[in-house]
Amino acid sequence: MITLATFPAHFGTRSTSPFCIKAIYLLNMAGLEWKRQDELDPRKFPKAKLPAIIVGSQTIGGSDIIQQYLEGHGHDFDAGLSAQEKAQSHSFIRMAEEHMYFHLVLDRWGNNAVWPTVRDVYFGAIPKLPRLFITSGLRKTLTKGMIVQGLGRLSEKERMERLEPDLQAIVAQLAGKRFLFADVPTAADASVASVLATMRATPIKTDLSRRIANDPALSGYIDRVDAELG
Ligand SMILES: N[C@@H](CCC(=O)N[C@@H](CS)C(=O)NCC(=O)O)C(=O)O
Repeated sequence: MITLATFPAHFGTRSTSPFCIKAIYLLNMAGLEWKRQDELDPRKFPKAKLPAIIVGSQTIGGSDIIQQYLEGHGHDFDAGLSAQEKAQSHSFIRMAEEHMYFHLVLDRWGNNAVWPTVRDVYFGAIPKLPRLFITSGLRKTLTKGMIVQGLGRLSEKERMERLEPDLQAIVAQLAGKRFLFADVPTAADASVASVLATMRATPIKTDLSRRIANDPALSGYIDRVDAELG
């Protein structure tokens, strides 16, 4: 039996982390039996991040590495895709995980209106005073990282303008299909829909959460993927 170490579910998604939701989707797509183990502190896992799967004595961390592990055990997440479609799928995954994801981080950790809710829900298990101390350090580290990355230097309006072509690319790719590459989900859906789902679920309404929630193509897609793979 595989154990999936994941950040907990909050705000109506299966985890606060899109990478953890992606891992849930991949495990379900592979049709494997697994159980979940909610974790708040990722430090003892590979790269000090979640998700990770525990299989016997092995701990495999990172949704991409988990995917490779499952592929190594015979599951093809992109069955039927041409070499060109696989290349496009790879680009969509990178767009979601290495660009769109950081918009989510800033919307939750960098937004003063959202932060108190995120802090008290994510870290509610820590008593109030140490929570304020610990989370303010975490927040500083994360927002500093976003300034180095670059997106942290943009205003909310500038960020939305930068993200818009990504969202339009997803809608264009979905045209006429239930999922990104076919009428059945593939690896790209596990990745892209998880990022969109967490963007939509931010509990205090922001330009980003509203943009996704008010787009019937994106919102319908998030719900379709979750109904199929959740
Ligand atoms: N490339 C990794 C990224 C995983 C990741 O960034 N996880 C975040 C949560 S969304 C994390 O564990 N962050 C903890 C930290 O940075 O301290 C994957 O595909 O799983």
